Amino acid sequence: MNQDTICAIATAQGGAIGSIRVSGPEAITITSRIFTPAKPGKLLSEQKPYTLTFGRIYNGEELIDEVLVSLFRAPHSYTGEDSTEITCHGSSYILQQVMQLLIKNGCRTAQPGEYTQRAFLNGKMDLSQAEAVADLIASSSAATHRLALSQMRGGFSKELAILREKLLNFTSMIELELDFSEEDVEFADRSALRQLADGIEKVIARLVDSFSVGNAIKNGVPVAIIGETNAGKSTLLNVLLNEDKAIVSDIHGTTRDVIEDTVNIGGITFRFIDTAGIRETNDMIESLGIERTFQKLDQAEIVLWIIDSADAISQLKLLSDKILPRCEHKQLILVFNKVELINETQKNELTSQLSEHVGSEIESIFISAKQRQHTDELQQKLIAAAHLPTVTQNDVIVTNVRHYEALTRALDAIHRVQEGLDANISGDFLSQDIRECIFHLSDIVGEVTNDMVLQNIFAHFCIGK
Ligand SMILES: Nc1nc2c(ncn2[C@@H]2O[C@H](COP(=O)(O)OP(=O)(O)OP(=O)(O)O)[C@@H](O)[C@H]2O)c(=O)[nH]1
Ligand SMILES: [Mg+2]
Repeated sequence: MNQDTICAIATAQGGAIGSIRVSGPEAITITSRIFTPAKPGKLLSEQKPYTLTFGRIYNGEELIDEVLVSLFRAPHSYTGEDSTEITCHGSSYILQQVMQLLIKNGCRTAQPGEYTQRAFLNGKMDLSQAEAVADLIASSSAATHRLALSQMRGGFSKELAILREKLLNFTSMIELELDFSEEDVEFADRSALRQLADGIEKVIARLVDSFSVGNAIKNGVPVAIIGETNAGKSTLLNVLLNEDKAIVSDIHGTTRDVIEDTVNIGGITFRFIDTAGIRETNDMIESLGIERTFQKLDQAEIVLWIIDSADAISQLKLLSDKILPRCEHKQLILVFNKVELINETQKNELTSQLSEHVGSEIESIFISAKQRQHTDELQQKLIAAAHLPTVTQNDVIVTNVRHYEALTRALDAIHRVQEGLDANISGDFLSQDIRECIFHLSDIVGEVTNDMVLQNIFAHFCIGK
């Protein structure tokens, strides 16, 4: 266990009030060394927990500030240790002076996330809850806030605890059989076990599936902007982002690497991904870019296939040959760009070509990215295509890649259990797969997580949390 007493400024610069947190076995002693209570005799070390004490901080003879000190005693604090919070005026000079005094008197500065790490190590929260603290601080929309809060309050942990409990029952029944193997008894009725495994599989599969929604809420619904070179993809990206993010030119093959950014449209965060235009090329760099285009296409939920209306027929063919087969589970919107370059007759001709080449059920729209014609309608189509369910605080939705990966492994393990039961394999093999499933679920809440992973998680926190 870490015996250092740590301190950090917990508030952002520029506010009227600043706050410094001190935590560790010496927190109260060190704070009282630098603090003079306003009422003589009101020693900090004799104060009850959850009290505020008013007083002054001096550096030698020099008064630094008048402050309030809140007091927490172990284990009833955020970190589970003795802690104080010094509230002073928000001047960065004052805050630095108080920090220096604390360090001179025995504290060291906290690492990023160290308070939350201590809270985790002292059993105040599990790892998935600790990770939710960082998500809560970073949350920038009602939906991300709701998800982080529900995870922090333990909704996800509870669901995992129920699963692990079921799996432990399951494996203990099987392992009991192994103890009596010579007598050839079956404590665990195989069909009951199969039912149990099916139930567990369903819950894990639902959690795994929820990640696409969770990820879309947290990182934006991925929308790939794809098409032949010069169709106007980068122009459209800039319009959607309302910013000159990508270079636009009439030279074919202008965009060579992936450019992406997020923007909020109608309350939904979209992640727009501009890609290298698809064409036959001998240029090595350009072909690498085109390879990435296809990767991004595969990762997207929504695909915007951009077509230059003035030269559409060949592009419809590319669409039906190469793109459609890859879009089976995606929302595809066909965007005929540069519509101002064609007349009404050509437009009708295009529409009938479209139903001939790719069928009429595909969503399509005529726009001019350059002149911003009908781009509002395209935004409406995007909102409709995103069809994100509204989430409530009680929904358990996976938003963290680490959790998603662990759940995927747990799902693989439970699939092996199901297959094993069908194939009537022996109890010790079954039990091995169940134990593996339990291991991956335990990894999420941090019970079996190794130090490297822990360090990496907390390194991404801000200092002071
Ligand atoms: N007339 C007209 N020109 C457009 C429109 N949209 C884009 N352009 C022009 O088409 C050319 C190509 O635009 P880009 O946005 O660079 O096209 P791209 O699809 O990103 O091209 P690559 O990156 O080379 O694949 C530029 O000269 C644009 O100004 C439009 O709606 N109408
Ligand atoms: Mg481009």
